[in-house]
Amino acid sequence: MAISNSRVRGSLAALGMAAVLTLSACGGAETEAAADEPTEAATLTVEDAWVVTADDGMTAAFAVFNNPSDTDIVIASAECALSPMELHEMDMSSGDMVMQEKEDGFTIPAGESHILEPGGDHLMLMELSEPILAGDEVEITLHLVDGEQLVFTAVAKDFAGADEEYNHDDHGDHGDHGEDEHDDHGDHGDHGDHGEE
Ligand SMILES: [Cu+2]
Repeated sequence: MAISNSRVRGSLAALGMAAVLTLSACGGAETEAAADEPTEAATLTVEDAWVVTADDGMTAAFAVFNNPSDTDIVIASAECALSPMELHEMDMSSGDMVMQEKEDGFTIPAGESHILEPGGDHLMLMELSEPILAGDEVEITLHLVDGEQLVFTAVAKDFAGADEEYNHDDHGDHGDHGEDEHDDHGDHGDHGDHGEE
């Protein structure tokens, strides 16, 4: 073992030498870095955007944001024609999963992606002015902190889990049941009750 280790080290050292030589050989030719790119929106891309169907009240939109640039991108807010919107995150610190507004916005680090998905960060439509039906296309505008905008389209899909994710208060039977946010018009076939835990 010791022998083969030292052989490996020996050849790595040789490779290191070669690399240093190569580097200094082309050290004179510095590539010109592309100058400032002020438009963040040009580099932020959105994929797999969808929104949960709903008759009224609240619903949520999800997507994958990709930031191939070398600077962080921060989404400050979002808007659409159907509803006021907020950026939400899920918080478990109280022991229950509850959603809350993410006041600092969504940061997509340089070269990374930020995934919005059920149970995690999402775009909340707070109060629909008209129903969103399966297959509808909802246009959403993102406002970045630097003032740029990005418009994308979310396709509406049914998602049975949504009600449970967003109304977790009624799990523990604390006596004081927390259904107040639940718009109880009951025409959803009443399947909203199969707890996830
Ligand atoms: Cu929310």
